[in-house]
Amino acid sequence: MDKNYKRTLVTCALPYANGPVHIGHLAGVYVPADIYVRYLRMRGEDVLYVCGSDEHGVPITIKAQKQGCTPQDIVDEYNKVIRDSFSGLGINFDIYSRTSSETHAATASEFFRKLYDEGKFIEKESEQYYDEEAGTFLADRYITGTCPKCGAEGAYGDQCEKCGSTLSPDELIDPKSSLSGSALVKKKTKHWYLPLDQYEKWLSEWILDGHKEWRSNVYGQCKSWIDGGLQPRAVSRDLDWGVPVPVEGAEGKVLYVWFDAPIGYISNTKELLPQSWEKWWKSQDTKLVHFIGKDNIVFHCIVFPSMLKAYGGYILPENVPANEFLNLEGDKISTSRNWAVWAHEYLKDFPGKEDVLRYVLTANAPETKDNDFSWKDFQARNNSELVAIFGNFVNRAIVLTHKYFGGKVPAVGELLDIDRETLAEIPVLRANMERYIEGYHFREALREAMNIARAGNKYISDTEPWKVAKTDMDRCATILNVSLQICASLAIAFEPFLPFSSEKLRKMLGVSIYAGTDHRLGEQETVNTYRDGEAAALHTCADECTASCGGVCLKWDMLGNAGLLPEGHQIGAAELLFAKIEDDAIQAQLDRLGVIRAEKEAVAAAEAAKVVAPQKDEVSFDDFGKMDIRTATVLEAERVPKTDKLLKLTIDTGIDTRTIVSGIAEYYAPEDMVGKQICILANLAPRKIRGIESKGMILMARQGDGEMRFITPQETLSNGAEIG
Ligand code: B3M
Ligand code: ZN
Repeated sequence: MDKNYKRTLVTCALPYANGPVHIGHLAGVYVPADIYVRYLRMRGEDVLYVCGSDEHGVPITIKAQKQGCTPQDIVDEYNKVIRDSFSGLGINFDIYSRTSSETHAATASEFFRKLYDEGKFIEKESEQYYDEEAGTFLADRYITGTCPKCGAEGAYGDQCEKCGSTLSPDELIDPKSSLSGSALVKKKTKHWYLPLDQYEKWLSEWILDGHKEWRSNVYGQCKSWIDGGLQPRAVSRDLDWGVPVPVEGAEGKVLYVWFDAPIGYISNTKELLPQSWEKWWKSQDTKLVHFIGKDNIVFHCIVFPSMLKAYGGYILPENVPANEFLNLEGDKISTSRNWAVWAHEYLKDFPGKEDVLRYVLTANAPETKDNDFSWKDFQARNNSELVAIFGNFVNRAIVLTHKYFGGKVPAVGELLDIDRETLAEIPVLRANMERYIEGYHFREALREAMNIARAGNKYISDTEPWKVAKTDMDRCATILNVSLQICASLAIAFEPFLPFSSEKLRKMLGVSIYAGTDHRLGEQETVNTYRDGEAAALHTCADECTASCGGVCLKWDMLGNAGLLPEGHQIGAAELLFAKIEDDAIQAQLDRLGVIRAEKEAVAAAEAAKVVAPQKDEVSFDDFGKMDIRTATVLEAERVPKTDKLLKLTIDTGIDTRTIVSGIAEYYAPEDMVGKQICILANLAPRKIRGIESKGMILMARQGDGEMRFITPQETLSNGAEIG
C-alpha cells in the first residue's frame, strides 16, 4: 500500500432512509466500493467497510406527514429495505447502522458541543419564514411558491423541480407553507454556522495543491467552490426531527442533516468497534476513502473535512472517487417519477442474477461522465458477454474434463506456443487490473478480467480439444489442464466483481479462495476463506487450510500462475455459470417503463396546455365594434381534396347560407362538425382558398399545446345572434 498505510477505511454515502436504492446509487457508490473492498481484502489488506442509513432531514419528515405516520416509521421501513437490497447484491458492510441510533446521537452531539465550546462556530440571528398557523419555522422544502425563473407553481424553497433551478425561499413568488397552506411571516431565529471561509486557505493547500491526483470531476468541483469563495454554513435547523442541538436555549433546533450524517461514519465505526474505533479514524497510517455520488462532493471534500479539521485529531480522506450519474434509457433517473430500476425489485424480478446487475453497472459505470443503463444493453451484455464468453468457456472446460478424464484435472504435457502465449497473457491482464482497481478505474479493471475469459474462450475454440480427443489424448489432457488453470484464474479475477459467480465457479472447480479479513464480528477479527455457496461458506481458515478446503485455496497473488489446480484434483459437476436472458423478461421491464413514460408525457402535455399566449396590442372599442361576430350552425362539412388541414363547411348564419373554409381538419372529422353550433366572424372579407370562396371565419381557441377547439355557446341559440 502507498504512503505506508497499514489499513483502509472505506465509507459509502449513507443512503437516505426515505426510499429504496436504485441502480444509480448502486453504480455510483456501492458496487465500486464493494469491488475495491473485496480486492483489497483478497490482497491481505486490513479493511473496514462502513455504511448505514441517513435517517434525518426534512424529506423524511415530509414523507411521514404525507403518509400519516412518524418519521421513525419511515426510516425503520427503508433502513430494512435498503439493508436487504445491499446484502442481496453481495454488498456486505462490516456495519450498516443508522443515524437514529443512540451511539450516533451521542457522537454527533459531542462533536457539536466540542466545536461550540471551543468557539469554532459563529452564532447568527436571521429572519426565517415562520408558519404562524402551524407554529413552526419552515425548512426550505416546506415552502412552496411560484418559481421566479420559469413561472412554475409549486416550486420548493430550495429548488424548482420543473426547471431545476436552485432557489432560496426569498426568491419564490407568493411563498406559502406546505404544512398549513397559509401565507408566511418572517421571524428572527438563531443558528450556528461553521465559518468555512476560515478554512479556505487550508482547503486550497490540502486539495488543490495536495490532491491533484483526485478524479478531475472531484478536483474540478472543489476548485470551483474554493475559487468562488466559501461562506459560513449553518449547521443547525429549526426542526423537530434530528439530533437536538446540545446547547441551552436551543429548544426546537436540531443539527442540520449534513452536519450529523458524515459523523455517522464515525458513530457506526464506534458502534461496531467500541474499543478500537480510534485506530480507524485518528491514526495517520489509516487510509480513508469515501465512495459517493457527484452530488455529495462538496460535503465530503469541503464541509466534512473542515469539521474534522476544526475538531482536530481526525484523519482526512486520501481519496473521494465520486462518480457521475447513471441515466436510465436515456433519461435522468427520477425517484419522484418512478423512473428508476429499484434494487429490491430487480432482486425479485431476476433471482440468481445479482452478478448480472453488478456486471452491467460496472461495465457502464459513470466514472468520468454520465452514462446510460438500458435494458437492451443489459440483455446484450449478459447474453453475448457473460453467457457467450465467460460461461461458455468455463462450461466447455468443465464438461470436457468430466467427459474425458472423469472430472480429474488431467496431466499437463509439453506446452506448445499457443498454450504458452495464452497463459502469458494472464499476468499482464492481472497487472492491469491491479493498476486500474487501485486507481479506482473499475470499469477498465472489469474489462481486463473479461479479457482473461476472452483469452480462455479463444484458446479452447482454437485448440478444439473435442477434436483432438479423437487422436491424441495426451494433447487433449494438456489443453484441458491449461483451460482449467485459466478457469481457476477467472475464479480469482472475478471475485471482486461477480462474487456469486466466482463462488459457483469455485464450487465447480472444488477450490476455496482467500477472501481476507473482515470485521463483521466487531472486535474479534474474522479471517475467511469461502469454499462454496453453502451454509458453511464462511469459515475460519489460515494459510495452510488443507482440511476444509481440499488443499486448494486460491489467493489473489496466484492469479495467472501455472499449476493452480494440481494434477488429479477432483472437480465438481458442471453448472451453468450464467443463463441467457430472454426477450420477454426485458420486454416486461420496458413495458413498466413505457407505462411510466406515457404517464409522464400526459403530464407534460397538460402542463404545456397551461402555457398562455401573451396579450396582444391594445385595440380601440371602435375597432372591436367593427367585428360582426355571430352564432351559426354547420349544415354540411367535407374535406377539401388534397389537403390535410382544410374542411369546407356550409354554414347557416341566420343571415344566409354560405361557405367557409377552415383549417380544422386536424382536430375535427367532418362528420363531427355537422349540426354543431359555432361562432363565426361574419364580416371577414371573402378570400379564395384552394379555389373555393370562403366567407367569414370560424372562431377557434388554441391551447398552449397547439390543440384547437371551436367555441360553442353553452346553450343552443338562434343562428345569427350577435356576440359582443
Ligand atoms: N444521504 C445524500 C444522498 O444519499 C446523503 C448522503 C450522506 S453521506 C454522509 O445522496
Ligand atoms: Zn422553475
